[in-house]
Amino acid sequence: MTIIISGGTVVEASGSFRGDVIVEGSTISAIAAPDSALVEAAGRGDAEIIDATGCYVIPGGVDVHVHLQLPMSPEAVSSDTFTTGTRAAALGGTTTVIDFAGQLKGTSVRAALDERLAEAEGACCIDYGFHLSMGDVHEQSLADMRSLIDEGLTSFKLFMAYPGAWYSDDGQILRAMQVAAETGAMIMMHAENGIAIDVLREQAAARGNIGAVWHGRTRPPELEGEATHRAVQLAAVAGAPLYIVHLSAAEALEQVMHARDRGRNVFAETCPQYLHLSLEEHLDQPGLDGIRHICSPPLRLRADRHQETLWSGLRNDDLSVVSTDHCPFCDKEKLLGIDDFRNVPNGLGTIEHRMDLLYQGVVTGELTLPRWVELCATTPARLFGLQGRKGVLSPGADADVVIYDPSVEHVLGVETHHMQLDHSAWEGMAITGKTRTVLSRGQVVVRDHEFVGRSGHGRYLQRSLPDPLR
Ligand code: DUC
Ligand code: ZN
Ligand code: ZN
Repeated sequence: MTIIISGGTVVEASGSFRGDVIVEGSTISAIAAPDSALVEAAGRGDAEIIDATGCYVIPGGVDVHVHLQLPMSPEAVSSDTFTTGTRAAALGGTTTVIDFAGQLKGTSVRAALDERLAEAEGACCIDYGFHLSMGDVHEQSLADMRSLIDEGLTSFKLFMAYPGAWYSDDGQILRAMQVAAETGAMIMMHAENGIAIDVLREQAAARGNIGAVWHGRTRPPELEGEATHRAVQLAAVAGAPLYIVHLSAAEALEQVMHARDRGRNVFAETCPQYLHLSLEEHLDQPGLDGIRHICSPPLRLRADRHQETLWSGLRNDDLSVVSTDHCPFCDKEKLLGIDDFRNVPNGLGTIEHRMDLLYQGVVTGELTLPRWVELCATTPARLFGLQGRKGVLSPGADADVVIYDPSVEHVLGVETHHMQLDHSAWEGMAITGKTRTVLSRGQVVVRDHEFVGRSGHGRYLQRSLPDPLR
């Protein structure tokens, strides 16, 4: 089956131009000048022509940080399933997601991955992969890291936060980084100083400060900056590449910037919530409105200009990726902490809106079109071992293609979103631009804003080692 996406403006990380994308079966066969002999030849059989006039034709988005049906606690499981979350992702222009298998203390890495693979099997509407969250670094789990890498799981998340649960001490972190240095795997770091944060949390609660805003006030940006600094230095000692997840604070970005200026393979992602939402306007609200905006790291003070710093980091490549950290909880679960911020499950639902929320940076002039594509598709694919397959529109790559209509105006909110979530952290936000049509491996899964795909279409991605070229 041949599909020709014609009449649009092709946008890749390297630039944009008028071109037609020719899809043969599940891969891209060519990008050709409109009306060229190549397009004419491709269209001679029973090719389907999709008109992209007035639209951008971009590689499908790659969201490398999502949490679908994640049991945060026995009472709180993130509300999007592998099916509902990947369907919403597709509607928003994302065609690949990477979720996490989580190794809890006392459990094995192998079992954690097998469990997640079984849960996702046959359920996803787009292609998916897993990182491994390591909650128990010891001889066996370090050995298991190596076998997972051989099987195509090539990235491992460690935590400097959550003592008593996910936390790794500096020695454990160094040892995992040494394995990454030897093998070429990527270490992803949750960089917040959890020991100091726990002191602040206890002190706040003892004084009766238990509202949502105290979630933010007890996780100050300095403690994200400090942990980021430590992670960078440990990675330098180990000689390993490092990827800082969900970077929210100017203090942390400064550390990444210095490391990159010294030529280190240090990368960081930020998330749309840190670019658009703030502690004053969203977290510091009474009742449900505040706790709906609890995520970790927390939303930061707009007055401290973190957002401006992050946008400039996206522009000048100190920040490499935008992912969502999609981890939605319905009000029933959020309300578990209505009387104490410490009991609120952390996370927001954004998987459907990432491409739109970043495109607003193009609308306002913060980003160029190619940079939008690079941040949302090309670099995340490259850093997580999907180079050549995902995030590009090159011949031979999977035909994951999005037709994005920049002329559509819409408003985000619970009435219109497709995430399995009974509220929206993004309620009322006006957006210019919308995903119109989406191909996943050559199959149309969204046509004219309607989902036409199916659960089970998505395949598990065994990944190569990351390409750490800066
Ligand atoms: N870290 C994440 O990456 N997601 C949810 C909560 C957290 O601490
Ligand atoms: Zn985290
Ligand atoms: Zn996360």
